[in-house]
Amino acid sequence: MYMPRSEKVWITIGGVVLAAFFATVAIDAFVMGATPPSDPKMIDPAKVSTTPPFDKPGLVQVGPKEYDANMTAFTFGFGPNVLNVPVGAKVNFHVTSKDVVHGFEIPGTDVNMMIDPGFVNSASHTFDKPGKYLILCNEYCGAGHQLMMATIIVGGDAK
Ligand SMILES: [Cu+2]
Repeated sequence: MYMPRSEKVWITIGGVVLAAFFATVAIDAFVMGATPPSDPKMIDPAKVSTTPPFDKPGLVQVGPKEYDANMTAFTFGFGPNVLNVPVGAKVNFHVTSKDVVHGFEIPGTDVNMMIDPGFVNSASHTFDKPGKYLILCNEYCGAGHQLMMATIIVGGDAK
């Protein structure tokens, strides 16, 4: 069968690109361990206020300089509203929503999560620089959305 040379070249290029794509996906999955999210932590969204640890939102010290921040998001705020952590503290945020979908972003860090009712989402950050950090809701959640924020004060005593 006659096939022009340019067509053979393009078929070869397409085949190489496809093979590279499959190789990338295979390396990502089997060597680097990238998998779809699984085993999500779920709670009853109607019982957030009575489900530990969200019945007592706040900081729990879990190591010499490590804290769990169990937080709730609701229209239009976060519980607790202020966190005090020492400089150099690693904070593991565990956040769930009491009502609708909210956002949880700390500008200037890698912490940026969607907070769905019924799910517990987690992210960690180590606060090496003292100062005030803002927690913002970045998912429109209603008429008071622009007021929805909390503060992390780094450099005070842990409370
Ligand atoms: Cu919001």
